Amino acid sequence: MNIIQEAAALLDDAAREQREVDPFPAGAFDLAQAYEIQRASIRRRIERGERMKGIKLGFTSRAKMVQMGVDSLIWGLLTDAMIEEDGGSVDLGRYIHPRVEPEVCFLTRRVIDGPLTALEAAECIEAVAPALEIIDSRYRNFKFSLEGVVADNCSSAGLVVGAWSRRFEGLANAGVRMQFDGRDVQVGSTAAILGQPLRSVVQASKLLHGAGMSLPAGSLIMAGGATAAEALTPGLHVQCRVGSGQGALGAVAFSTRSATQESA
Ligand code: OOG
Ligand code: MG
Repeated sequence: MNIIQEAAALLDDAAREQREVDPFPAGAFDLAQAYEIQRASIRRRIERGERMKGIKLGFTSRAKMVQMGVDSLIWGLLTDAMIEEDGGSVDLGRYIHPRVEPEVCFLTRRVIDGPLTALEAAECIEAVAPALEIIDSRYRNFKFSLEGVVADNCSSAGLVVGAWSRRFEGLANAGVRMQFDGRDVQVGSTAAILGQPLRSVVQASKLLHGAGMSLPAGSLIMAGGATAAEALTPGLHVQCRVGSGQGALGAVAFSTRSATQESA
């Protein structure tokens, strides 16, 4: 077996068995190979019956780069099995050491099969929603290199998407407030996401093009965390509100339970 298939199997098994693994030694693979590992691990999910739902961007904000010590934009692939219900109860037993971060999610209305300008990117979007991403590195202590995190599908694990709207006006600089049990844990602005989250769609189009891939209409694009992430523990109510007043995108929420706890 080669390094690509071996690493993909190791990371995929770790995710399925909720087991953390040691990082790969420095130089084990380069960035291009890391993306090959990512795709090979997603192929394993698809072979088990999961369906592609879209893509996510990572490290589109300074806050995230600083928190994780990685300073390049990265991207990962999302499947239907990662979607948790808005307002639902999330079983933390499915995860290793999950964290949550506030984001916005876009729904595409057209195929994206080439690099887009900002104007074209806006035309490709059907709707936007407040979102929470549950990230869960498969690496011990959530510590990784750029190549390592890319191979690990950019820590993709879960996502919760709120109600869709076409409120794009305030999107460039909307307040973002993430609360645990009604208490602020992270507060920021959508402007932290590449200056304006629609730029994540432009970036996504370029990354897809560079990888020789296209994204069908009806796909999700997670724009990237607006603030640093917070560790999840059982028994929390997590909420993210994006914007306020008339043009607000609204809120998205979930609660957490441990594997043994009955769902409420
Ligand atoms: C990597 C994923 C980064 C984001 O929104 O910036 C990411 C990680 O922090 O583990 O999802
Ligand atoms: Mg994220």
